[in-house]
Amino acid sequence: MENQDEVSTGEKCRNIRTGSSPDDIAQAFLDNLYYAQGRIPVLATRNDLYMALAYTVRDRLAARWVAQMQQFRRAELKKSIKVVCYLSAEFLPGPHLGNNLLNLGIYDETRQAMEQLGYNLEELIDQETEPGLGNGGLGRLASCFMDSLSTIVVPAFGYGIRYEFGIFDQEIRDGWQVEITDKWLKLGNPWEMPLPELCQEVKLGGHTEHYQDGQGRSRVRWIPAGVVEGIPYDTPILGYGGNICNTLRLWKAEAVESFDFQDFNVGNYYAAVEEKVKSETITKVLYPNDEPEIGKMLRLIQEYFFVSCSLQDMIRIGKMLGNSPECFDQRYVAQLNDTHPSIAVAELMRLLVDEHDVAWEKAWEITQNTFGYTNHTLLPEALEKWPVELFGQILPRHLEIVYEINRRFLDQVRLAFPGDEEQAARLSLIDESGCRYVRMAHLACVGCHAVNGVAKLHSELLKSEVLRDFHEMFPEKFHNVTNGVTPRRWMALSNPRLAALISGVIGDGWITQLDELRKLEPFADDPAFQEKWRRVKRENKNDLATLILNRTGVAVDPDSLFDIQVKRLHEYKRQHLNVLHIITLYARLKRYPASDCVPRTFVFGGKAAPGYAMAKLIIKLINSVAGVVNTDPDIRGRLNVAFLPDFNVKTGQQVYPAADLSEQISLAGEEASGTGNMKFSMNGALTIGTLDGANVEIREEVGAENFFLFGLKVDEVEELKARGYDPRKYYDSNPALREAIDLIRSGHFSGGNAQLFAPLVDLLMQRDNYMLFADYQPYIDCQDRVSAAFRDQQNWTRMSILNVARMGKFSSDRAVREYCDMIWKVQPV
Ligand code: CR6
Repeated sequence: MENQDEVSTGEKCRNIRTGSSPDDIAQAFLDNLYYAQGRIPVLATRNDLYMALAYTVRDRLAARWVAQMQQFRRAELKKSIKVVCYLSAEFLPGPHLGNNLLNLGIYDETRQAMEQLGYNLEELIDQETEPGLGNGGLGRLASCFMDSLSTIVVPAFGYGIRYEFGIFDQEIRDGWQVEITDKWLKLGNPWEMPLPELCQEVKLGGHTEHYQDGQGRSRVRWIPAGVVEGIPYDTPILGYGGNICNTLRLWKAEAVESFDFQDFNVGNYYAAVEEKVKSETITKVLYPNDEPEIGKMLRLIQEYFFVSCSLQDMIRIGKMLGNSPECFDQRYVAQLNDTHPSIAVAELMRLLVDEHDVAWEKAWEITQNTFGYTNHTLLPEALEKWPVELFGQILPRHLEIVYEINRRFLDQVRLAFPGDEEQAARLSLIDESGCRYVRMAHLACVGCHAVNGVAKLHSELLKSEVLRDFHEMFPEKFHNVTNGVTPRRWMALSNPRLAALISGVIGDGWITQLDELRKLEPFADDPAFQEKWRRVKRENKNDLATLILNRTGVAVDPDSLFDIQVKRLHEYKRQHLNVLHIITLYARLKRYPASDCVPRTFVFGGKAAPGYAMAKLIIKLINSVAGVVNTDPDIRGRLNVAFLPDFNVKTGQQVYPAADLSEQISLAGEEASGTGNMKFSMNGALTIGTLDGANVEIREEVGAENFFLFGLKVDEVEELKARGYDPRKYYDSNPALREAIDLIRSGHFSGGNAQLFAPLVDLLMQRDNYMLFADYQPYIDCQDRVSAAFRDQQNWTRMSILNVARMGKFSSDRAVREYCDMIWKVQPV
């Protein structure tokens, strides 16, 4: 009966909704333009056309999506699968249209269909506003993992927040960053489906009541001060080749009752609507801070809101399929993407103990079995902690649960380390050293069965530093899973020229088995292949040059070395070290105008957190230096600098394929992993970098001879700090460094205004927290080696090919498989 239904529904809808010939697609497109958008071609705007095409593609996903849910249901009913739930406050999926065309395998057919109708597919793809629901690497990683989960066929849900406004759009005015609200939903979002019937209620505030139940057991009731509703919005995440289609489920907050009828009846219309406004504020906007903790009440509410909705949803699905909450951990594993969702530990305990009557010990076993925790930072200031008082105001019951978890945990600690009260204080979930805080990373370490870092070095540093005491207590919990990125979006989609060249010689198996890129190695010395390789890079650089011209007005030479640093602005990432190199080259050329220098184009991109003054000043510095360098007749044709505004997934897709040199120059021990480093290298850029994060492993893979290494190592950084680091010594003893700093300080790049960059220069001279001065000369020397290497185009090309050939490890498919084996204990289907 069920099967017959599926067949007949399928039959009726076929052709127009599922056909993949250019004719089918063209027909379906016109149909959607008419019935979904209410337009005919002569009346349609570009957005109408985009929407019609998006619906056409979504229709083609629907069959797989529905089939997937059916399959889940059947497998679930047989209790034969475990579903992975990836809990993340951020997802950065990037534009969906192109990626779905690629994964469905109908890119060319769709291009032809659009051509038949007189439209340009790339223009329609470009019309899409990307969902900027994340800050940077962490959110993008979550989306790469969703792509991989679907591609390697692991049933999964991504759970997160449907922010009405994502990461701000960045404009550059007079060299300064200006933030503009990201209205990504303004023109409609054809990829999401609201499911209001699956809403969940989330309690907030109030107090608890302790009472005895009928059987004389002590129980707790949470009497909240208010309740909000979470509405799920589902977006299909199709795997490459259309294997399976998982779901990204994002929650939007709404008021339970839009009107308070009491108020309404007495005519107080505004008071009646107030509740609605307050509730909806929860998912209004993404906090634009990458790394540092912010400690805002609304942020804690956001975190709790999406976690509570997601866990309740998981229990609901289980119940629907006849599973009792007691087998929660047999049906699900849930990964906490950083500490943002770590309140899940207390929330699952609450749901099991208070609402489903599970005994504490059993609930604790389920909770630990369910969760894994991924740490993404070594910056101590970025570890989330909440003032106990604020925490208790919003989550009174959770505070009690945290105390109880802590009480039991500290008993365990005291057994393991008798008499060591300092150890107990360091491990405690509550920081009592001053004003009291709940330490979220501690809650995660205690409540999860696995803890992992995101690159080998980072995982080692977690064990020896940030989480040393936890490692001592639970060594078996600690793992490493080095990050990865999806080769679908970051190669096949964004670099079609390179993809075609590669597939032409080794086939297209690499798209799902990235290790197959090794088959390129024999071509590394082949002059004809090298020539084609260079041509691809050259065309990509042409495209980027056009983009730079359109966005910034700076004309750059595609024959010059494209030296690129794109990532969030942060002092530890040291964009200003890159600037010191530019100034050094500039000063050299001014002093010796006839000197021979490899022409370079420096490209920067990245957003600064709106409240991070120093990062914003670095943006201003980049643009000020650009203003001088780009207009100096002595420098013309030799150096160009461009700051590409509003760096995001979409611009990233245009940037990585065009790079010759990838700047990965954080101070060793600061960058947990980095993932941009992988994207560049996969697209044939060579890396100049420190031994930090995943750079270490990239260098291991591509070979030391194909990587430009410089700078202090982690132990040298520590040693230097211990000895007492004095940046002035470097300034005093290095004339080139002194000249670069003095040029900034004198107002040379700021129209004579010597005050403008004083805060930056003073900080470097006095503290230089990220040791730019110590790494300055090694960096300059290494850059000189880069220039020399670039002159030998044959060898450069060889190195570029070898970089790509050896990037297999950095596929997110590999990373996700490691999570499956080591942490989730699930088998790809
Ligand atoms: N800012 C790390 O800094 C890492 C990503 C993803 C970061 C970065 O090195 O590649 O996570 N950390 O693991 C956080 O967001 C806390 C990041 O993106």
